[in-house]
Amino acid sequence: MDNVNFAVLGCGGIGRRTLEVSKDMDHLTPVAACDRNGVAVDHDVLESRRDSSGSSGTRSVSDGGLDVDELLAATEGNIASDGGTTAASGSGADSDGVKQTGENAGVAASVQADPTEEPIAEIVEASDDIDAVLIALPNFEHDFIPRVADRFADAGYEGVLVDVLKRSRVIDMLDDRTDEFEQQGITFVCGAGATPGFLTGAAAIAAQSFVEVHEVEIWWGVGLKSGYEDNRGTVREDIAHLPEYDIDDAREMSDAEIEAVIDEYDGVIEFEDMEHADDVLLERAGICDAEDVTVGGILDVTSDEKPTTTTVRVTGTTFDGETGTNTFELDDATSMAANVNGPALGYLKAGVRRNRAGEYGVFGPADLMPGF
Ligand code: IKT
Repeated sequence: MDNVNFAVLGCGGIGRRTLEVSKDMDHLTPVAACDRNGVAVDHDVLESRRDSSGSSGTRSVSDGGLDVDELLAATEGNIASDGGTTAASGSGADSDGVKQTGENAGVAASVQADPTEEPIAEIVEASDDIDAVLIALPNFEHDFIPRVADRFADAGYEGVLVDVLKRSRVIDMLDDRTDEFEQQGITFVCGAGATPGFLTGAAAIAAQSFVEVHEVEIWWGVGLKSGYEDNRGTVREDIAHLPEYDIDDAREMSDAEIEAVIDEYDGVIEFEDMEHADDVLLERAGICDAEDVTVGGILDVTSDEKPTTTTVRVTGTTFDGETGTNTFELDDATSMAANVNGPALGYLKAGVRRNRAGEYGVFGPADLMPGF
């Protein structure tokens, strides 16, 4: 595969870990990243690509890209070896060329970044030369990710958009944009994290034994003691699935209120019947009815061990009349970071292959697996 330039919108846990995983994957060059206060764009790589595609009419192979180690160190707040705590301002660096980090300085603390009030607009502006954009932003308003996609479409972007959204109801909002994406040349891969995402794809594979699927049960286990800070956004979204809360509550709650909820459960929360888009994504791929899919799991913020093994169980009937259950398990040694970000980049590459083949519109993780 030719090189893939990609951008990451959002540098919370998912955005940062995706950049980190990309260092170990072939053909991926991160060229832009942002959070709410800062944006880093490698204009050199983008310009060299523009020059090369102008002369040959094909995508160029580009080297370089963002210095991921520096960006990660900056966003994790430990780049200032002198322990400086001055918030980054302007594009300034200190006398050693190392920016001072302030509390929550985020991407703006990187020497590659500039502070901005319009981070998404700046990536949209550079997007002519970006093959794929991973939207790693929290989705506390259901139409937020669809509206981000609109901004790229309105700007004439032709490429791949990938999100790691969770909620079933967002898929319809994206499907409503299919015509626009098709006309525009956008390949949108939705729900490309773990669940939905990796585990939806696993269910699609497990379903291949059957001519009729009766039930898909997705059950996840996540241990987030040391990873809690990095994954506050995910935990907040999970709280919204508890019966006494909803997405608006979860958005409005302070960090202390979220922690008080976690404390009520002694740090171990079990979720049942989560509104996760695995259901509609399996239905739109023709695998089973959405109502036959359940998603639940256990989050333990008191330990890094998984509290339960992540499992996908697909029950169905084979062509020769047998009823069986195919089970797919993630090893307990694999982390949530590995199981969200590896697949997100894998689906991103699958989206780029489609896009380069002229296939546009909205694709779910199960659509990128064997057909049913
Ligand atoms: C997600 O980010 O896809 C959803 C989260 C669950 C991740 C499951 C990972 C399983 C594993 O690593 O074994 C959660 C619902 N926020």
